[in-house]
Amino acid sequence: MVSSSISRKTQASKSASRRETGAYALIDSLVRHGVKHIFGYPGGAILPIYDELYRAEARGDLQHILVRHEQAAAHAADGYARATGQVGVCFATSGPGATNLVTGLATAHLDSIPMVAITGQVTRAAIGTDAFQEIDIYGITLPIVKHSYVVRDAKDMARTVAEAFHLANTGRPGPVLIDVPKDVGIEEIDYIPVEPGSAKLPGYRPTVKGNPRPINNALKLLRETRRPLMYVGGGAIISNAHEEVKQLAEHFQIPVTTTLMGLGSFDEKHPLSVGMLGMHGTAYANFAVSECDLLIAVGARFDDRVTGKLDEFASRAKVIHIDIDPAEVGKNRPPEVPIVGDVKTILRQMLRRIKDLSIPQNTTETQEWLKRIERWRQHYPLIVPQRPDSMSPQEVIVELGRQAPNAYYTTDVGQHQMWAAQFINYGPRRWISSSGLGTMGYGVPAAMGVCKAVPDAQTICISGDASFQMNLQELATLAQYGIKVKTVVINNGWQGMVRQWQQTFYEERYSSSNMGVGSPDLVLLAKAFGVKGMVVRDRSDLKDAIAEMLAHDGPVLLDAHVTKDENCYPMIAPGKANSQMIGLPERPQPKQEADITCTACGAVNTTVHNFCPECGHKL
Ligand SMILES: Cc1ncc(C[n+]2csc(CCOP(=O)(O)OP(=O)(O)O)c2C)c(N)n1
Ligand SMILES: [Mg+2]
Repeated sequence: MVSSSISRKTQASKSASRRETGAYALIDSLVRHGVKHIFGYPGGAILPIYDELYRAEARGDLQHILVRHEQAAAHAADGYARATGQVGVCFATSGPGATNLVTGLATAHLDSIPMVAITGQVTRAAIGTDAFQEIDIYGITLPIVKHSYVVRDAKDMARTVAEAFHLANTGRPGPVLIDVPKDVGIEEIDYIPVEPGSAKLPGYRPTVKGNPRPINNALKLLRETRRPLMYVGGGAIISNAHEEVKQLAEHFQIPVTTTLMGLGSFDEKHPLSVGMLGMHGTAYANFAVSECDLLIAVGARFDDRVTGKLDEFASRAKVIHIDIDPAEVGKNRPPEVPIVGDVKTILRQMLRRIKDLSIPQNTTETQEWLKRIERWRQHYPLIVPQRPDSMSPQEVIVELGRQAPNAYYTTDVGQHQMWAAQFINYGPRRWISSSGLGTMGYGVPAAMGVCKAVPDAQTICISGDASFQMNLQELATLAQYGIKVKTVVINNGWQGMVRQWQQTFYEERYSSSNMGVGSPDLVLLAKAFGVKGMVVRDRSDLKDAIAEMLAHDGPVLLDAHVTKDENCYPMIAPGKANSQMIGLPERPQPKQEADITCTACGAVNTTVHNFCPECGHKL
């Protein structure tokens, strides 16, 4: 990961120690760790570091992107990391600058994103005196970082950076905070660089390889199963395991469902794909999880938005749980076979064992099961509404996916996020969305980070009218640096997801969820920032509008006016079982588990559904 663009000056300092400041040590260490872009915002306590940054930029070692709000710096670093798998870096000053990073750190923490955040701090002597812009950011962020440091001596700077990068991007990744008192940045030391990968942390040794015994046990279960389901989460994306997931699924003919974080780990056009599961997952994925006899959880954490009522989640299944974080294994659901380690490594071990033992390819045992899932798919497909008087949000998203199938997509949070998850088939690392924290305002700055990381790719942010307004100031950053993010605002005039919950669970009392009054004219707004603004209201103009947006060589804001009261279905109400979805085309009422004879095909089923799992007939 060492940058090839390390300048001569930096190279020269490689071995010889010489007098340098703490700020120099910091910037030099970042360059040595391959950092090309830093997203940040200056202020008093971090000025010594920005002064050194100025010199590094002048040398062409890296580029600083001046965001308009520190929250955006954190999200941009996060997007950068998700698109590349490399550590994203952001800077903020002490006090309000640092607290503005908090939401971004929490977002990265919940989704296990490698990030290093560097904050300025008041001078060492002033710490604890309530000095101007003093805040204990180390303390504030303790529960939302993987690790954190206050650098108390400039001599520790290079080692601290090396450790922070190592911690952020090994084991289960996560954000690491480095708080730097102002005078540590100015302090001169005999600087000895620390090379990447040389951090010594004897107490930190994440397990990478899986234990052979549970791997054998897992293979035994895989040979016996008739109704298996692979449930693949963000861990598979992080460890770049999409190829191994595919090989294992194909070998045993296992259908594959992904979580919101796992989107992109398995091609949804593959015949074994059942799409996303969980609260707004496909009906067939949620039925499959309710009926499977073996659940292979791969880098997933049994999140409540996935499991619904935990007792009833995959209640007929044995569980194999593969995860790098031992704390996740058994946290929500005790597995029959726990395997701790890196997902890709473990899947490779399993595939090797299959070869060594000549375990034959399964072509028959799961066929009945796959046919059942296919019938559910036919019965309960995802639906794109075509209203006579308005364009539906789903239509806009489908058209985007059609015209830009290989783009990197970021989203904000709400209905548009769920529709984006449902209707576009993403490649690995092409789906970038705040999943665990559900952070509105994430989409545009994250897209900025993606665009800097992969400048030759198309980057599209699918936003909502409410979410977009949470970080719209970043249009200025896009304009300043010519960052070619295409933002599509799915404009329904509401906090649509809140409106849907109020309609469904609060007897249509729409408390503070309408965004109609006070919303800006987005085309004018874009213009004010020097960004191309477009609006589309009619289905007949949609195709051309998206084509024009994609063809524009610069940032674009497309305001897509859609049906105001569309609801996102299927939906599992909170606390309900996955099989009890609402909003299905036939709106089935779930039955109690019991033996039921189907009047159409005669099959005797033990089913929680109100249709025959064999032939799909209504029971
Ligand atoms: C920072 C933040 N505040 C509040 C929420 C709660 N919330 C979740 S979705 C949503 C509405 C989002 O509206 P919009 O961006 O217009 O998307 P839509 O649902 O209409 O597609 C709200 C308020 C949140 N997730 N994040
Ligand atoms: Mg909205």
